[in-house]
Amino acid sequence: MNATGIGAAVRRKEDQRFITGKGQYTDDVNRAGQAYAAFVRSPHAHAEIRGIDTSAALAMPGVIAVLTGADLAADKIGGLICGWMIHSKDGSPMKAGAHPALAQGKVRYVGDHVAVVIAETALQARDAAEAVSVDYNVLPAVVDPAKVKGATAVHDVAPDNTVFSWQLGDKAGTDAAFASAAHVTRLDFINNRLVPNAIEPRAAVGDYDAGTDSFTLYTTSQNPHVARLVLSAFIGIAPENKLRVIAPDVGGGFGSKIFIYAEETVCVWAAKRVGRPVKWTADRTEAFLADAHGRDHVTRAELALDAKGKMLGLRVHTIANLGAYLSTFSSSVPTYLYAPLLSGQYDIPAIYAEVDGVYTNTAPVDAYRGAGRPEATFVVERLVEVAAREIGSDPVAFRKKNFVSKFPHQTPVIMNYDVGNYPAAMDKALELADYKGFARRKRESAKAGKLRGLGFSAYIEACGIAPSQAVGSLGAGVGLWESAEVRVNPTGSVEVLTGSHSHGQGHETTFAQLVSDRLGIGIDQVSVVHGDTDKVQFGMGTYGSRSGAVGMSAIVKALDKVIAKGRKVAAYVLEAAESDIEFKDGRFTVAGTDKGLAFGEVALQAYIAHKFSGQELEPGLKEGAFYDPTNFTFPAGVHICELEIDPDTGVARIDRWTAVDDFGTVINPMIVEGQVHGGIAQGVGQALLEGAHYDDEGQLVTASFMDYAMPRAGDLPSYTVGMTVTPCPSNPLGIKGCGEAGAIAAPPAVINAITDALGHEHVAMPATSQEIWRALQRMPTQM
Ligand code: MCN
Repeated sequence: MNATGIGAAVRRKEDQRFITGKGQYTDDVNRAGQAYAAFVRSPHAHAEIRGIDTSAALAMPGVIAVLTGADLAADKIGGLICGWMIHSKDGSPMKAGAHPALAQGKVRYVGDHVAVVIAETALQARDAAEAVSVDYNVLPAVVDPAKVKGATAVHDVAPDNTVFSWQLGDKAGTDAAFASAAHVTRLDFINNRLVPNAIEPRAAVGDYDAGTDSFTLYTTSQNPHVARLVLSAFIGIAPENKLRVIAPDVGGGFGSKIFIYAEETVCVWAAKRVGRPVKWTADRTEAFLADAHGRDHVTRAELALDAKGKMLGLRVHTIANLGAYLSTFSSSVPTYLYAPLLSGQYDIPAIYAEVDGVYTNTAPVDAYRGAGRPEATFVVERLVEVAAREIGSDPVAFRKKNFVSKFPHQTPVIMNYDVGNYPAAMDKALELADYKGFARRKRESAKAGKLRGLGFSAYIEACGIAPSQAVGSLGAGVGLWESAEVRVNPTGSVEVLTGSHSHGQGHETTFAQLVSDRLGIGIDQVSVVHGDTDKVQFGMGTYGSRSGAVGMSAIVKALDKVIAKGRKVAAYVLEAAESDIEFKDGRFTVAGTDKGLAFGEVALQAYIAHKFSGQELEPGLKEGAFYDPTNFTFPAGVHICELEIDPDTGVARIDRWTAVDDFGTVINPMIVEGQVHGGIAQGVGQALLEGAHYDDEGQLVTASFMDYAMPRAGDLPSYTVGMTVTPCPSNPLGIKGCGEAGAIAAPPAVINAITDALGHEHVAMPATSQEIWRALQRMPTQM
């Protein structure tokens, strides 16, 4: 194996600058003459704006401008749009209310954008924002997604607050399966609302160059080209390349930085209005209030079994809280990214899902690590666990009896699982978890007065988002391919320009490993360039664990072209037939001889243009490619959580965590393990600690780290991570995504472990010590 190639646990190249404080984040960007923006945000969840008095703010020191929705309208700037059209089961299109970047006439959640103050300093802007006086007529608010019908409409366009009533699957066939069932398991639960909380809050610097009538936006984006496309359309910048979007180092996104938000839009627009660069950096409270939140489902789910414990059908009704406005991808999350995964790892002949997407007076809800797939996995894995107990089956045996065993496997909900080996992952996980020793450990815990439980999660997800073909058949329109360009310098060093965006995933390392592997050059000879629309051709960005399967596959295509051209150059220089040139271990050689050239030598020859005069060969060595996958990739695995509960306090302590995942070919095992570790931490956070909570008036009462508990090192065990490998057949590397797996797998593993410890008493997420203690009080005997 090449020491820095595919499969090597190479240390992350980018970490040198991150851990020495040399990263360049958006807030590190300072433009000459820059001014600062502060947003006036609604203190009410729902109110009419009767008037805005900006005079006091305008008179304050350093204030340059105070702009409102009326100014946006005067400049003919329309609303932010949700990019994914969903049709209700009656065929009607979703009801999308207007989403102006600064409120026009009404505010719809606490934190909604009412006006922006631009001032010489950030503190002057902030002070003046407090002096903007807004006359509100407060309206009743609705926050509970299950109670939206009959509540005051959030948008006139949706009088019953229902954006869509969508369905997937065969209703009649599923009803028939339930009618013939020997046993039906039913569950009602809430998938709790989360706040993403990346370390780096969102930030933007908008700049306008009057000389060229062009704009630059530095921003915390996971997908700068999509941001350029959408923002240029909103703001009326044409052609779109007059807007350059640069997403420099980004300190985590977890999905929350793929959306087009009001703040970035305003910074670009305001830069031209005031003739100065405009900078805004969110503080943590703003992040809590106005970053798109995740999850927030209310679900009833049912599983039908025959007398032998084989699954016959699954029926799900979910109410998905979409918040006060439709964020950029919000409609696709509880629909396309959720219901098609409801088959889990199981062979279920009939599935039917209905999803009502609803408005409430809360922050918009959109994709958050896993986006739809954690919600689907929670439905399936909780149902499976409870069903196994109800029919008196061992949860492992019950799962194995119902696992998909033949591939490819067409589920009743669109997905075509290409490859996998679910029993192998289960067996490996059982061994690594010392399942056989669990009974002994449980007895030991009981002696010490503790309750020990063990919970499984056999998850599957669809990532590598998104093959045009599959997306087209879902009716979603746009396929999400990826682009790459490989520029070989005359010395043989290589720059890879990718449409993917790294904001913690280590692409500068893994993408360089791929190049090192294919070209046989050192990893230090490879630089990865991303995140700048003026440098990189159009690309789709990073989300849906797609950068490996889709982004790297585009690089493979471009590398293949580079090698093909290198072969021509080598043939010319070595005076051999092109068909006789072989490329291996970084050398082009004439087959059967010791005549050859190193990759770097061929690169140099490619730039000595005069040599090719009169030949068909063009000078230079640079190739590009676009890659559109033919299918999703289907990472799958088994996570086992073992925990101990103190019955006196309700505190759950995770003792062991075993994860066995199948990510196909692994490029860098250390980075993959890191991704799994981080994902599990987020999933454990959702299961045990995190929950965004609005009171009845629509105030976010968990708007700081004092009230919203993030997982810390002490909440997490040392993980045992193993792998199985079934290479993905639909991309040239055989790779499947790993970036979301932990967050998808973890919540049901934790809750299944808690209910196992509690003798199957229901607990809701987050299963805080209070929630568990209450469950203990409901139980007839505690031990
Ligand atoms: N990889 C590998 N072998 C595989 C699969 C992946 O070596 N078989 C490597 C890839 O080359 C890449 C990393 O693992 O360096 C993650 O790859 P992939 O699974 O393709 O995911 P993406 O790079 O597309 O990242 C997106 C994914 C998502 S959707 C969220 S949300 C998330 C996540 O990654 N957000 C993150 N991980 C994150 N990690 C950090 N630190 N910060 C975030 O915001």
